[in-house]
Order: sequence, then structure tokens, then C-alpha cells
Amino acid sequence: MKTEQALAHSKEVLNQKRYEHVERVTETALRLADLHGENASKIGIAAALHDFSKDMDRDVLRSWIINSGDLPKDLLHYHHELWHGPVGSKVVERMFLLNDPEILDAIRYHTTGRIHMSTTDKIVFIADYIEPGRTFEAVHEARDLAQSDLDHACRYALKHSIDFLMNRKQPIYPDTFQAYNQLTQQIY
Ligand code: DGI
Ligand code: FE
Ligand code: FE
Ligand code: FE
Repeated sequence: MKTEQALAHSKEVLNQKRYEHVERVTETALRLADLHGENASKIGIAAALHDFSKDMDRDVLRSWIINSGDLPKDLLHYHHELWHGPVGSKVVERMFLLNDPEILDAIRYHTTGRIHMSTTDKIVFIADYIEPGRTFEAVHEARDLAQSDLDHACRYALKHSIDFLMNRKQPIYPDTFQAYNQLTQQIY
């Protein structure tokens, strides 16, 4: 599969606004790959498919988590926003016979992050956070950091997501804390 084909697949299943977000994330991820000297082919595919299951019905997402052997069931006790990444990785694996763990994991963990994120994980995660359509306050600093240091940028985004969720009295999925802790210990 190529990035262009992956984008076409997402276009078929996503509403127009969501698809435009996916295009911007893909462009941002490819630019970051280039900037940081990473091979762009897998990063492009992962970015193009990262929200593949975002418009799936909530009950369908739930049944994928229940029936898919290796997705953690505790996801069901957290916000349904967290379901589309893990389920998306399973859906594209099944639909497109895509079996590259580098691509599948970047899709799976794009919302929460995880401990020991790969460079592909980090680029997709931060591209989703900083794509040009994002307008929240922290995005400016995150964009600057992403140019110079992916670890700092991801740590910054994770910190702000945790802050944001705490202020709204929302629970935080353990993978998000683990990603934050590991990057913080690595950097400082
Ligand atoms: O799918 P997108 O809208 O492009 O972005 P996303 O996949 O990063 O979804 C992020 C949403 O998930 C965001 O509004 C915050 C929410 N969320 C809920 N619980 C958690 C969480 N985000 C993280 N990182 N960790 C959580 O535990
Ligand atoms: Fe997403
Ligand atoms: Fe995100
Ligand atoms: Fe997204």
C-alpha cells in the first residue's frame, strides 16, 4: 500500500471534515519525517489511516473491543474517544491485510501514546496534535518543539492532554501516563 491509496481508503469511510483533517495530519507527518531523517513510507500510511475507525458506530467499536483477542477490555471503562485507534488498527489489518506492526501500532496508540513509543508512533501522535487545523493555545509551542525534538514535543502534548482532562474531571488512560512518565524520565 502507498500513502495515496491509504488516503483514498480513508476518504471512503470518513466524513468530509474528518477526511480533510486526515490529509493535514498526513502532510504534517511526512514533513516531520523528512525533517527528522525518517523513512516516510510507513509513516505516511499510518498517518493516512490513523482515524480510519473514527466515524464507526459506537456499538460497532465496542463489539470490536469485546471480540478482538488482544485489545484490552479496560478501554470500555474509559471515554469512547479512546476506542477508534485500537479498533482502527484491527480493522485496517483485517480489511487491507496490513500486517506491519510499525504501522498498526502507530494507529493503535495515536490518541493515548504508550510507553517506549517508536519514532513512527511519535510522528503520527504529534502530527495529529499540531496539524494546521488545530487552534488551541498549546499548539504553538508544540509546533515549535516538533521541529527540533520529537520527544520534547510528545511530552509537552501529553502533559497538556493530561492537564486538560484533569481540569475537566475526566479519567486518564494508563497508557497516557506511561508515555508521559517514560519520556519525562528519559529527558530529565
Ligand atoms: O481523533 P482526533 O480527534 O483527531 O484526535 P485523538 O485521536 O487524539 O482524540 C483525542 C481526544 O481523546 C481528545 O479530545 C482527548 C480525548 N481523550 C479522552 N481520554 C483520553 C484522551 N486523550 C488522551 N491522550 N488520553 C486519555 O486518557
Ligand atoms: Fe484520532
Ligand atoms: Fe491526538
Ligand atoms: Fe486525528
